[in-house]
Amino acid sequence: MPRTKTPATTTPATTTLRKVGRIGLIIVDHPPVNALSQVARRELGEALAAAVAATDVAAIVLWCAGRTFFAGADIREFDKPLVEPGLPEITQRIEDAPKPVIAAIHGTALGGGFEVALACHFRVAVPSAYVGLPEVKLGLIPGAGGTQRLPRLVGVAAALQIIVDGTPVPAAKAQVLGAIDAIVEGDLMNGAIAFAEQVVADRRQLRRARDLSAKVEGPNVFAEFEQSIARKQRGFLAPFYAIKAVRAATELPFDEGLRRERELFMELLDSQQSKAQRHVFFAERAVARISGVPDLTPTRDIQSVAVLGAGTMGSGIAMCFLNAGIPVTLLETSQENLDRGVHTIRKIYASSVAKGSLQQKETDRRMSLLQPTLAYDDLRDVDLVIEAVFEDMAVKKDVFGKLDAVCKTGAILASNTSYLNIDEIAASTTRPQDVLGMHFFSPANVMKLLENVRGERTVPDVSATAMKVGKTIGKVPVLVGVCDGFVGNRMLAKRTREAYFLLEEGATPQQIDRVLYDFGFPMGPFAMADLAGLDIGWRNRKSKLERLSPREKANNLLDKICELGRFGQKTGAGFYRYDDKRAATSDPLILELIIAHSQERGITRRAIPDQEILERCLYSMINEGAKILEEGIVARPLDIDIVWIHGFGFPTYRGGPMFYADEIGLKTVLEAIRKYRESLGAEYWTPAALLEKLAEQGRGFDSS
Ligand code: 3H9
Repeated sequence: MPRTKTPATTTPATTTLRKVGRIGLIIVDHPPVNALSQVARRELGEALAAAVAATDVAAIVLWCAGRTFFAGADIREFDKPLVEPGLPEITQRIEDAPKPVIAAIHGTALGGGFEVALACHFRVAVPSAYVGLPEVKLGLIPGAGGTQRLPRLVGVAAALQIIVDGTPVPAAKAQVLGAIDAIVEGDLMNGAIAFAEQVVADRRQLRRARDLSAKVEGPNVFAEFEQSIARKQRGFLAPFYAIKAVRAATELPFDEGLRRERELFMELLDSQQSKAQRHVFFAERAVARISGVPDLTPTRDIQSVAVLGAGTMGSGIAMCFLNAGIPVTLLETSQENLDRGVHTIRKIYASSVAKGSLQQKETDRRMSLLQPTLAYDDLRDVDLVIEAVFEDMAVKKDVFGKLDAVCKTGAILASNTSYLNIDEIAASTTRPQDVLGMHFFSPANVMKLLENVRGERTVPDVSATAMKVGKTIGKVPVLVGVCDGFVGNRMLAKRTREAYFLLEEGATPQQIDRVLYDFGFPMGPFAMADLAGLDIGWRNRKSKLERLSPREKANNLLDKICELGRFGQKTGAGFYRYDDKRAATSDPLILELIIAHSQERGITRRAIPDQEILERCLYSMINEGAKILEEGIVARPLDIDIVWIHGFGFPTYRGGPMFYADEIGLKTVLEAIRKYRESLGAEYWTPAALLEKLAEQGRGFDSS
């Protein structure tokens, strides 16, 4: 399915103006989220003009029907030419209105929606409402006055926080900051009308944000803020543009500030980053719609869950459900392992309490939902079981046989395996239709990605339930098919292979890590391996040794490093050396080991250009992604993009590997792959048929 062209069910906006006594009530009803599309803007402008012109209207209330106040500009229109009236024009007309205009906010007033509210003279909201300017998450900045009006209302420090971070704030907080005038308990429409009546009765002066001046908290507020986000926002353009725009609110007259905001907005709108981030926005929603599982497929009720195995993975998975208020039975084979798992969970919660991000009362509530056990019998009534035991087919089959014997009819049996065959696991039960993979990523309580693996016999309602459960526990679930390593690890294996080949050909771990870090990954492959634990990759390698190519077998650098007892961060050394704060430094011993290895293998080391490193690491993955598409393991390239963004830190502003490939052009990718086929062999560098076909037709994965 095309990615930024997700079904644009453009429901015509219906905006009406009603009179309630002397209050003009503008009602906007533009489902699903009252996005400010061209029709919505035009109708809003017309209703406003009518209310201003009506001599019997003393004040105007702006109210939205449905689940939310305006959720912002219509993002789908950003790829098309602007049709007047633009949102900046509408906000200006609202602010210019000679009568009080009051925004009545429920749900989420976001982006252009909040900008409309900021242009109103007063704002009231229900307690559950949120307001925010999340444009940075789309690679943009507010473009309808948000960066100029908000600092004038709440001061620079708070405005920077809201605009640059992009996270919406609750109504109560917005009121304390000065962005909301009153909280309305009970019915919002009536409350807003009463507020408007009072404004008229009190002859309150219109409060136009443009007439205020922004409070600047100290001379270093901008520099300090920029420094505070440098690490987290590395590589992103929009947050830094947002700071420039807010600065303009303090240095320029209002109208000039608006012009500056517009310039910066337009520059970002055209940027590759924003295109990528908009793609991610729609892809994150599109992953929920899956082929073979119609939207209305009934799901099974999941009220209780069991997790098998209380190791790092099992404990993390258990926490995901406890956090969502779902009771968890945690099963282990020995009391010692069980105690260790419970202790791990308690420790993680305790550290959140110490940091102030979680209250003790909430920890206690979550822990009360946890039932540790050694008895399979305690799994009799649970609705969903997730197995997270040792990665060994024989062990998994034994576990699933036991689950089959004890679990109630209709329970979903899931495996957290990261590469074993789900169909084979399912075959060890009498109910393969209820079996699937639910592959969490480590640390499971933190990482957003959930690969739900649909087996050959998994029935649609089981897949649909797993997708829904994923959402309930705050993950981004992606439905994939059965293959070795599924989507993420299968592609990662290709990148890892190239990274090790590059080491023996002449690169260093530092160089490879730097190239991928500079591309935008949070860390390079060797730093990541050290963090995950080299023993994990080593065990995986040993289990697959017979299936490796002669060159991969002979590239035994990992064996050599692990044989030294260097398992990465946890042992203080791996590819790097770590101090007690886990800060990495390079280790000459590793370089010596690599050089000796190249000599042993008869490989003459050469200086490898950064570009080659980048191409070999990325194009090997992209080629594998094309094969994954070809084989129907996922339905669309966007599924792969989401796996890589949420599971492996692929930079959001590059849109995921398949989007990135389309951006640079499949022809370029194909030419490079053919070049590497010449120099490195067809065994590793045979282009996927789909890639060849699309590149030759001048198309992208997007159109596949
Ligand atoms: C902006 O405002 C720029 C201005 O500063 C300047 C202009 C000059 N447009 O998320 P959901 C669709 S930039 C178009 O599943 P929820 C969404 O794709 C905008 N479509 O619901 C989905 O469609 P489908 C700044 C939109 O209840 C459906 O609505 N605003 C938009 O989980 C339901 O969405 C934002 O960034 C939109 N603005 O969450 C807010 N918003 O069913 C973006 C949603 O076909 N929106 N859709 O997949 C959100 O954060 C969430 O949608 C919201 C509801 C919290 C509102």
